[in-house]
Amino acid sequence: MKKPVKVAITGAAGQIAYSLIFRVASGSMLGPDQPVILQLLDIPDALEKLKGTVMEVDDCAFPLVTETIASADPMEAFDGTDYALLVGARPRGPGMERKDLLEANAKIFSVQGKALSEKASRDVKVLVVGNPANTNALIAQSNAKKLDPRQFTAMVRLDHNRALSQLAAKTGSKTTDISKMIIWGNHSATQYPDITHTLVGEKAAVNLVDQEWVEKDFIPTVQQRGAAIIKARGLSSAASAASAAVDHMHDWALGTNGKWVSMGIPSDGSYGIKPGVVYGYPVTCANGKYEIVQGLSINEFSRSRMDATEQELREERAAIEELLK
Ligand code: NAX
Repeated sequence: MKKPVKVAITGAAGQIAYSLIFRVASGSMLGPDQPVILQLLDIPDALEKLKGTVMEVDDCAFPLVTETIASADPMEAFDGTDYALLVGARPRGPGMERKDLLEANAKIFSVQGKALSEKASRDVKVLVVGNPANTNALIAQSNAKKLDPRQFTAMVRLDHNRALSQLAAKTGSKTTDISKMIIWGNHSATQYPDITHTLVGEKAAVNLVDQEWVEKDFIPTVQQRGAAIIKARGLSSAASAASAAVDHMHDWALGTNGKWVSMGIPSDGSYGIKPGVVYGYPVTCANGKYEIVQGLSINEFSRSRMDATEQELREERAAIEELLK
């Protein structure tokens, strides 16, 4: 058996974590031969509820779980952490403006970025799920002065998986037949699900569907899928979000064998997106590292969508600029 690794999950008493913790514990994320120490973080008011989740983890008798820690202190929960899944965030309350929401979360993620910088493994891989995910990742990264910015990522994988599922349904194929899907930009309604390079089997997706379907149906459906789930379920996506988080970390840690996936990562100028935001890009992963897929042609339609979602991220950044220092 391998040496156990430490996996921190924040928002551990919440609904995404209620699915995520059990997937991680069963080996879906890091493989069936990788023991884990679970480090669960939530706020003091949620610790009693979290105790119930920990009791259930115990009751599963997972062979891979060697220890479970529950805490309300980020310095304790991130001690030696190898993988940090930052799920907990402040939801929008009644009368809260967008700027208030950004600021409330900026405070949470600056504290957590500092704690990761001090306490986590020097190789920690961080995934931010809590919304606004891209900007929260930017804040955590900016506050983690002792870590490489590339260790901080945001989740656009749920959007990626939603896009695969929509295109598979439209073309009568399986999601596993589809390759080279891309989510550019923000995990928000401005994201750009791009099928201009996508293949369904050997065929170009753009030759199987018409542009009107792409613009009027596919893109808005993927962009608005979260809202549709809230309407149907009365609660926001949880199991699918947890599943996407597992996919994101699994692929980053264990590699994609050349397959493209979408990750929110610090922009480096690729595709004209200047540094300073965390932006969804197509990447491949190998040896615990991700690389942006380079050299893709960008048509006029894609350019305008990519610029619009970048613009929104720059505006989010402007709202919390002072917390980036
Ligand atoms: P819940 O409200 O069920 O759970 C959130 C948990 O976070 C609560 O237990 C709360 O006490 C905890 N929390 C709040 N502040 C914290 C802090 N400072 N430290 C540690 N824990 C803290 O929300 P849930 O449905 O689990 O969603 C969590 C987050 O994921 C939300 O921000 C949500 O918007 C976001 N999502 C992101 C998605 C993505 O694709 N990036 C998709 C799903 C989801 O909407």
